Amino acid sequence: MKKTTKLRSMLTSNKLEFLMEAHSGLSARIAEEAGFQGLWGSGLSISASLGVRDNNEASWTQVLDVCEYMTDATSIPMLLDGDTGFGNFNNMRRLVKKLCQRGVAGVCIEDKIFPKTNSFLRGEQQPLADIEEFCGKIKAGLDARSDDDFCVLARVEAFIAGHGLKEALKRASAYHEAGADAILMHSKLSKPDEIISFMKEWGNRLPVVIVPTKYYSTPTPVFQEIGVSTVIWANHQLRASVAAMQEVTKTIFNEQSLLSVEEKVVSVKEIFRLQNDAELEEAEKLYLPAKEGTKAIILAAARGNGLDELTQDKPKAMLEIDGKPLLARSLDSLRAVGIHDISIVAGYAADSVQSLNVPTMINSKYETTGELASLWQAKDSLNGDCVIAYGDVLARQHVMGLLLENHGECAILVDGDLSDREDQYIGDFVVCSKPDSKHALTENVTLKKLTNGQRTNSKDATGEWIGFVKFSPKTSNLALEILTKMNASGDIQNASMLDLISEISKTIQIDVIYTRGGWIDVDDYAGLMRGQGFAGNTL
Ligand code: SPV
Ligand code: MG
Repeated sequence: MKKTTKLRSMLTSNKLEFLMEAHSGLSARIAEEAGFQGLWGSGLSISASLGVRDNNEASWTQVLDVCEYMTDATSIPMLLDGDTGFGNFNNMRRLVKKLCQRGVAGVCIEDKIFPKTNSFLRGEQQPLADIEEFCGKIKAGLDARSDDDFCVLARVEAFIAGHGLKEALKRASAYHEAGADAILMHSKLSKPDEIISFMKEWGNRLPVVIVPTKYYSTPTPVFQEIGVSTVIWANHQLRASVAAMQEVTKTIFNEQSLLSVEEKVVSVKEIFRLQNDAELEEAEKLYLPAKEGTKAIILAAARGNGLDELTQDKPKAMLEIDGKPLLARSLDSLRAVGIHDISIVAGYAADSVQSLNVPTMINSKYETTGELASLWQAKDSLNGDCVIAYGDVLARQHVMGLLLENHGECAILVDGDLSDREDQYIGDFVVCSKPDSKHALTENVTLKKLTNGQRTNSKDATGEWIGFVKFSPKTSNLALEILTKMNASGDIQNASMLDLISEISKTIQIDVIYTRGGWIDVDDYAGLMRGQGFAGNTL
């Protein structure tokens, strides 16, 4: 059904219908997702969201552009608050013509004088339009529509301007005769008395639409009982968003940190969903030349130290972080940044890893061999742009994203904040060309030295490697050559990723990408405990 036809049938249906305010493509989509069947393009909300007053300060074409975002973003009809039609009958004709072109389903015009003022501001000082002139405007609008189902609603401001029922009825009758598709009867009282008195006399001549912003405490069934056709919830998305924005920005300003607001705001992922990024991803597969994406190899063969109780039937990488195996969370995180070609090398309790349904190679000598012997099992995947990750490390999406944004030959992720590493803490410490600082974001930082050991033995370290490395196609080839040689000589058996990276660094510059936190490893029990609560809902 066309949007115009849908709006028309809402206005004429026997059951009470609802239009939800929207003022942008995003708010329109949110209203549709909530289940609303129609939208109210509120003049107050559109102007406020543009930072101007509800006095026709936004031009009608600017309003039209906002409408287009809303109609593009949704499949439900929108009734636009057309104020006074932005001028006389001639402006109204042009408005209706353009609204039909942009997919708006109907317009409501009010019997005031351009430029109008919001009904809740100095209402009684607002002059009403001449009835005949306003009827001409309604007719002009009806004649200008390119679709007969496009609705023209006439809004009566008699009560707002302090007139009584008689004036309201006189105006509504005249607009009915002029051909309006429905009447919007407005009232600024805190009780629906004016609306009730009007409905009694009106006798169902045309559908009646109301805006109970001021008489919000009236139970909704009352509107149905008195014969109202449609209720407009006129500005509540705007007001809700203002409350949320004020609270969050004030907190960020005061705390100079995002920490305490993270739980109060939706995830960036939710924004991508609302923007329908999923559709673009599908379209890219359809229309972009196929290019090999970045691959990932995850090393998950080891059982883990001091975790015997918990690793009877699974390796440490399958231990649960906030109720979901760490490795499954890693897969989510990699996929979220666009890596879909993922292989895992398993060893200890390989069945549990295989349950993830990702191509899995097995290092059956996991007990006596090291990381590179595992990587060797995935040599067929070691080509192109390739990320190597440890199965017991989990990084937040944005941290993975930083790695993917690097387009050098080889890059490693390094935590530049060592302030809480005690002397006995064991990690992969790195010395880089520069310590982490604000400038490190824009400057090229490179790896000088990478060693495993206690913090106390790496006093010159500028960070800790968190266990992710990304190779360009050239570096993947080099890594494969190194592994092939090591395999031939037997050196591969006990070699680690550190050995490989050190070997690569002899011929290739290794970029360092600094991050601060945003990752965990579950090398031991303490790590596992630290990990709980890490995932939350905002990985
Ligand atoms: C609007 O939402 O812009 C309206 C309704 O016109 S009111 O603000 O109540 O006038
Ligand atoms: Mg308005």
